[in-house]
Amino acid sequence: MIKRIVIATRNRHKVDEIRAVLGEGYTYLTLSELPGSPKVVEDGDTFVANAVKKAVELARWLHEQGQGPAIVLADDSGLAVDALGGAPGVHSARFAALDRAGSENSSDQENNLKLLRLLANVPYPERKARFRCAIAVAVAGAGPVALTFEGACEGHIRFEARGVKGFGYDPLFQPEGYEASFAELGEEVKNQISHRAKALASVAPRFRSLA
Ligand code: ITT
Repeated sequence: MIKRIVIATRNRHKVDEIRAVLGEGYTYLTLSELPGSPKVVEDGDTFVANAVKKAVELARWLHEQGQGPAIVLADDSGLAVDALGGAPGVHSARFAALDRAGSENSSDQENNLKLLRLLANVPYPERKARFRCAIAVAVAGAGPVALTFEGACEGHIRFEARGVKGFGYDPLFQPEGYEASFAELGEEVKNQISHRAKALASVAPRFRSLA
């Protein structure tokens, strides 16, 4: 079975969460250790489309480089807020940047402030939201195909940011059944119930069939 997993991300928080859920039985590599790897334009309409694009393009590049066998795993994820018609959705990483020219992502703080501003007059019961995650798994040298896995985590958007753990919208997201934000709850709880953990739950058992 292939034991080398290349994670197609530059987000170190995602890497930590993925490693924590999949465990230490693998050798992990990320884009930070692969200078020259392709920069993928995330222009898909869905999380699945973007995750597949990231996984397949990196798998193709690794194969061209003549690197050994590797499983490529890509995560595309984001927040969907009911009161905003599902926004920021696939634009989660650049939510605040949508208001200005250019293609760069915005900072987590800018994105959180924009979300709070848009929801300023929305009462708690109407602040329902969910994190969604798509994981795509491809094998270097196996052609442009990927397996896909999805997970979601229901919750509400708080009235103010709380906590310092995690990343992105974690300080504003209160998962169902908890009185604290993901940023207060921390990795141990998050990795039991998160969108990412749920998507990853069925990934490892499929590795055997990819070898
Ligand atoms: P890569 O594309 O390099 O993986 P990224 O952070 O740009 O890194 P995405 O394009 O998938 O990743 O955007 C995900 C955004 O959605 C992320 O920047 C956060 O704003 C938000 N997000 C996704 N999962 C999250 C989580 O578990 N907690 C908080 N925010 C999350």
